[in-house]
Amino acid sequence: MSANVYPVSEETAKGALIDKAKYDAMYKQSVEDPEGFWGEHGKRIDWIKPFTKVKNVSYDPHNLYIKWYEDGTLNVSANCLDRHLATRGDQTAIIFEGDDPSVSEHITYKDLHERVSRFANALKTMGVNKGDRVVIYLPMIPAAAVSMLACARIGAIHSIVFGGFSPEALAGRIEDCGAKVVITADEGLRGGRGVALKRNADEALSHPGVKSVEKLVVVKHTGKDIPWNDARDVWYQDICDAASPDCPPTEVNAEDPLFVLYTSGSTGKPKGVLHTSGGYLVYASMTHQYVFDYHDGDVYWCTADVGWVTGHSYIVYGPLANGATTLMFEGVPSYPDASRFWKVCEKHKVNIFYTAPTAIRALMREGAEWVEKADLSSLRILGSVGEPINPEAWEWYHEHVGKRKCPIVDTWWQTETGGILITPLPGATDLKPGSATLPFFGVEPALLDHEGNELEGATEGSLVIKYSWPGQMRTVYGDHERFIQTYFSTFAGVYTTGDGARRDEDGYYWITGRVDDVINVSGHRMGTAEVESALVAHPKVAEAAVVGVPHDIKGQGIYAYVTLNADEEPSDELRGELVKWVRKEIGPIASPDYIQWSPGLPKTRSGKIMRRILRKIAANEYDQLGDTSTLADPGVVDDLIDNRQNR
Ligand code: 6R9
Repeated sequence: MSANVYPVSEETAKGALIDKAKYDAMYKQSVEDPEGFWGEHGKRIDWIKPFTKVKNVSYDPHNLYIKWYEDGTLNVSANCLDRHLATRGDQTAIIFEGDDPSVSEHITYKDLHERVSRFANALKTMGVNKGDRVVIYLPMIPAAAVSMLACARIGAIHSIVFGGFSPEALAGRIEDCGAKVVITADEGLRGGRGVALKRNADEALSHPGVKSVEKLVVVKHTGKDIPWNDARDVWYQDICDAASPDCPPTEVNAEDPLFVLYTSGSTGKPKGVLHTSGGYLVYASMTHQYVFDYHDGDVYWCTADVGWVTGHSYIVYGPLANGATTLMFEGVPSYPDASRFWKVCEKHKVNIFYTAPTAIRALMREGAEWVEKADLSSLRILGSVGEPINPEAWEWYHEHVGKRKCPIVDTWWQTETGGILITPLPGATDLKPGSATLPFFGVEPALLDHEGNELEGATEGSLVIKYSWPGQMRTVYGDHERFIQTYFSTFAGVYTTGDGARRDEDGYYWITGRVDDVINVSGHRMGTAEVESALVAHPKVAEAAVVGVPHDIKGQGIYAYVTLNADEEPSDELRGELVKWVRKEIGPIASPDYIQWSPGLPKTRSGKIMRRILRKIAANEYDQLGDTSTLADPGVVDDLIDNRQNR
């Protein structure tokens, strides 16, 4: 652990929205009087019918519900667009920076409002009604934000599927949520190369389980020739041109769903995390303002993809609800070269920059000279999200990108939490590299031991959150029982995060990583069970066990132990075939880094695979295997050690 402490600088404290005293006072009020606190801050957004009830929550597993502002009504897109028109209609809402560095576009609030209204009307014409599901499978282009807001405008529920996911993964999500319409593009563009989105969508829609889709909307992006199904496919541009630019926002209840976003868990298929409208928007906008010390006129850039929750809350909903200028970047950090991020900061005079540790580590490896190529004097605040940031990467980011004057907010949160829960606030929190520091307003973290006892003081344990906050997920789409099982049954009366954490003598939190079978590859969550089930679906594979392995750039890599069917011979070709297979089943982010042929797997007598042992072997720590006495056949371990791949 790094011992360095970076106190809030005078410069930062001077202009900041929240200083130390204010943080203490607001935090105290937020936990002593949550109703009063959230009642007051609930007014930061526009309500059609103001709420009179603030909070109504029960964590009782037999009767579990989470409701915020439950008698209020609103429209999320009106909060992100219409309410800004009078004061900032001509201000840039979205700066689009293309994959190709010569391509960029400024979209004003007025213009965005019109695009959203037209597309919302077009969706209505296609028969999309309040509560219907729409799957969005798009690259990082303005049409992605337009699609999200158009759904919100008519009360439809969007579900974005990351453009890097395979047709299989897309089909599974479409099927699970029963989408009526899918929105895609002819192609995506990343690092100069096309991504065959329309082709993938066609393949997903031909899947036998996918029966709900009536229309496929296609955005013309690269102009690539694509197959066309006249009965089903429509061009986005055509239907928007034909639609009226006047679309009154649909009134929805605070607890009506806004979106479903699929995320990986430790077991089973990905779950549809459901967020609702009122509480989510209050929480996303409030955290965006305070965590990034956002001031009117700031140019803000979050490098995430809208296919992840970070893109939902901190590219689209939070910033736009606050009337910010938010940058959307289509490309990758390494194209055309390793100075791209910094060139974009210079080009658009970015003030607030929010990215992931995996990107920082990759750029750090390229050398600081790429950073020096750009003028970064506009930067004021830096952010990190997705996984623990190692102190070396933190120090590099602070020194070379932030020039030792920009605070780094290391923000800990999850798809399930809707917004940031543990984080520094720039003007209020002294920083320790590698620590997400302190809770946001209204958030009460606790550390529990295995029996569920709360641990006090400086200690380490399972990270749970004691009470609800407005941005919390409400259910797993179509499976409320799974919601209860996953988050409220391990420990009674609290939200279980699945992460472990350490708390130091200053009360600072240090996230130590997942305590379950979820791995974090380049900030992307993946269930080991998902990769395993993809592998065993291959006709030559009998059994597979997948664990995370430390990886310099990605944080964690994927290490797969594979047992082949009795009549199959291991070979390098087969190894390549399995990697390709997993990419096809899930997507490139799930590619195994190592595949080890394993005639046997270490199992207990009851047949449970002992992953603890597999993790140690993969990490080359086979001298610390711990107790192996419960293994049915301790002999398999020696074979696994002899044939390990990560030497
Ligand atoms: C927002 C997002 C959530 C998991 C989470 C944790 C890890 C995210 C982190 C972090 C340490 C941080 N995580 N931010 N760990 N420090 N600042 O990433 O959501 O994709 O659902 O992942 O990511 O393990 O539980 P999601």
